[in-house]
Amino acid sequence: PAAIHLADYQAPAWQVLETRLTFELEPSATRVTTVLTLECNPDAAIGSDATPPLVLNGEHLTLERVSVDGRVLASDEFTISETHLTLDGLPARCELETVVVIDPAANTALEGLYVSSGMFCTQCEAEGFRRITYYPDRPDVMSVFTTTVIGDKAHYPILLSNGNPVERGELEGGRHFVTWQDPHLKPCYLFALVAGDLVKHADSFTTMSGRDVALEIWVEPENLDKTQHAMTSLKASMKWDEEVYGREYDLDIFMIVAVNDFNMGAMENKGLNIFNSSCVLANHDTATDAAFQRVEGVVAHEYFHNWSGNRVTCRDWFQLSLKEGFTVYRDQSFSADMNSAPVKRIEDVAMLRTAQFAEDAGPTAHPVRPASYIEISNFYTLTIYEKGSEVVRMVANLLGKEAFRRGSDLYFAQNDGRAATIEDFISAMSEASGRDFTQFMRWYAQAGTPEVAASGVFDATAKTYTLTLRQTTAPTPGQNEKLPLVIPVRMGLVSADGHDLPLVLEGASLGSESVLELTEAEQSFVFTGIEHAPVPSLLRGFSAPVKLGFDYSREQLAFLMQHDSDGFNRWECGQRLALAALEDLMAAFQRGDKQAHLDERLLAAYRFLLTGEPTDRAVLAEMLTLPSEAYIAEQQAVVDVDAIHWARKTAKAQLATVLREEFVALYHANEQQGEYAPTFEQMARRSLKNAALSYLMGIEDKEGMRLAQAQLAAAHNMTDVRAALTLLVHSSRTELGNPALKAFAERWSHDPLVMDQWFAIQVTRPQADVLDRVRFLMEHPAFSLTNPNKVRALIGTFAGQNRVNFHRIDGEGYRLLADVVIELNRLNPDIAARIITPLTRFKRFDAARQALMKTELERIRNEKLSRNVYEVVEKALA
Ligand code: B3K
Ligand code: ZN
Repeated sequence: PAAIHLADYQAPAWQVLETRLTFELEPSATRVTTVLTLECNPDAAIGSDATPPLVLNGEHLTLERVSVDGRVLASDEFTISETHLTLDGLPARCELETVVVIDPAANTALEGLYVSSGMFCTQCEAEGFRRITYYPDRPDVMSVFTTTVIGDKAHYPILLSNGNPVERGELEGGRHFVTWQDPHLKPCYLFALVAGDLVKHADSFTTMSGRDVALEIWVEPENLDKTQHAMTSLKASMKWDEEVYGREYDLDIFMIVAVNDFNMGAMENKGLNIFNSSCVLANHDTATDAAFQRVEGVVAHEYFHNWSGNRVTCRDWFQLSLKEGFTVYRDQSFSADMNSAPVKRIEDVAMLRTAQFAEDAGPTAHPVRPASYIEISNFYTLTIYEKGSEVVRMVANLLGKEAFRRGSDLYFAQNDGRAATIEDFISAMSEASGRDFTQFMRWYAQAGTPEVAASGVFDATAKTYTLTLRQTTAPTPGQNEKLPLVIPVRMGLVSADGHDLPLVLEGASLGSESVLELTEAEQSFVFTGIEHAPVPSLLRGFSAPVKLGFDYSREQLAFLMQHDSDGFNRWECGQRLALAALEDLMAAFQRGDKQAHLDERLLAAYRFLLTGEPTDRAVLAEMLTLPSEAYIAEQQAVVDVDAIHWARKTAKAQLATVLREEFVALYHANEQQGEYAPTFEQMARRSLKNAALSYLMGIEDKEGMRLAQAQLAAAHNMTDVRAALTLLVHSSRTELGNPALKAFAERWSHDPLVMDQWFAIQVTRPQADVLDRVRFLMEHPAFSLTNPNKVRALIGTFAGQNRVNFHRIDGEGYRLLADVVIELNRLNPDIAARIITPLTRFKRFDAARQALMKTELERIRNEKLSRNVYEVVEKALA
């Protein structure tokens, strides 16, 4: 397979003025009739009246007929290949009709039209529409669509597509039809169709200009009691986008459909969002608080795409972050407004620094705007989404609230109905603010995580504090030279009594906090009027997606953890202190000393947190969580999974031993009172309580055991049930864990989303017997390799979160993952290419593990590979 390059972009030769589709639905033989009104773009015409060839994409299609302006073409009047249909010598304006037959029931890739739990649904982004019909499948070809869906009335009473329903009726043979019209220009990747036996949760929303919009969430009948949270979140998103971005919804109806088999989280099809059921269904018996928050965030994300993605779409797939980075920034801001803003920031940064930084340091590292790809599905990455969002966040912070809003208004006004580029976005921001973004654009072109080394010198006689910042970015595949970036460093100088000092820089008073703009490889900033040595608080709020190094003493970290005026940095300094203490224990483990003691300063910090003033509970729960194994691993030159696991477990146990009474008290202080509600105040209490329980269970404390069993039995809500069950199953007490698992499965075998959790709980068990359990569970009737949620819950969770067992030194964990990748490569290449990720990071491990991992990658390489897996394996082994 060959790579596609951004530099080769060419505008389309033909435009589609109108698209008319008719689907005659049958699971194994659906007929699609497509009528396209085509017009040759004037610049593309060859000579005076000859038109360039019309090249349409099409894959896995059986062509029945092609006609042009009503005349059926003979087979020598067009060219057909496995991927294209080409027609020559067409009139500059014409009507093309194609009739194809497709097999949705056999479509396990879940791209195009497929069948999930007996219903038809679609996933067209990025290039799935070409599996439905012949079409110029590229985002810069936009048209209006009219779609007629015909199906058996008994099996498919509900027939949905984009836009508004304009006609419906009965047909012979027990069939019926509905015709939908979408008046908005859209590329084919936003097309959607759903047909099934579904029921709806209906509501409505009145927009800021007073229009009524019907809201409908369509689900299988048994899930109707799980739609309230999504509906509440949808209405809140619609209101928020009006208030914060001035964006109003633009159709009379907005629909969401829940689907069980779905590759990603959800899809923003115009007026008809299709969701992975895991991102829309939630009630307190079946979903954890984290799942509730995910539903809220994903509903918002997809809704926000109506403007950032649909009204303004992408010119080509290299611009993917134009819609994804911006929309993630919008959904993160929304969730921050709905919940605890500091906790949202902490969670997002923690994810970025573990998963995205690892991607940026690995073999598939790519810029936020890649220069080339082999398979675009492989580029729906943390870099495009999360780092892309960080880049937009820097733009927003550099401009300030008002100018950023002016810029976004201008961007939407200038590009409405267009397929835009990242330059269009940045130029609107620049025009609205007068700021030059020339150097800033490097953030879009340069891969890798910049490192900023900071150092400070206090001069008592001159009363100055000089802060020096140096930036470097390590080479990434195909990009050796890195240029300096614009790095905004929000900072303050903290005095010994814990206050922010007034900042004076080159004679200018900046207040108590400032944003330094690092634009060169090295810069120094001299603050004057400083009487005593301060402690710098740097990169507040994580103001840029970089690794910041400063040689803090542990005393300074403990001090900032208590006194920094920035909530994010209080958490960050606590994490740095914990990391230092964990590294001590790792070193002890590596020299065979298992009696080592945890640094007293971390114990003291925890005591301060547990006994101090009751602050924001949600933040406290984050502060009481030690850095994850994945994050610790990111900080090591060579990852030692066993040392990391032992150190973290030992630290937890020692904290629990010393602070046992405090943890018991914390548990009881946060027990549930009254009715469950998915409010962030209640969620904060639950996470604090369950954090306390997790420490107590870390020493298998008698009282902890009792509390866990009681919490499981009380079954107030899934957050508490899952926390207690997980702790019991992960303990050494299999006589408690096993029966609890069995009872749970009996109660929930009918609910796939709950069974996903049942799988995940078991495969994260730290004991060495877990690998047999994974193989055993792959044969469980509730497991299926064709359901992406199951693959993620069982295989993805094992390989990603059970690090000691996945990286077993006998290579059995690697072998298991490779076996699954080989099977999925045939069934669902997109999921295969995602699930393989942990194997591709072999360079981070010792020589023995590297060799084992490479052996498995080479075994995969010997298969007949999909483009998706081919690209990832080749890059990993390059
Ligand atoms: N835009 C979709 C992603 C589709 C990915 C297809 N491989 C979901 C989202 O970002 O909202
Ligand atoms: Zn998105």
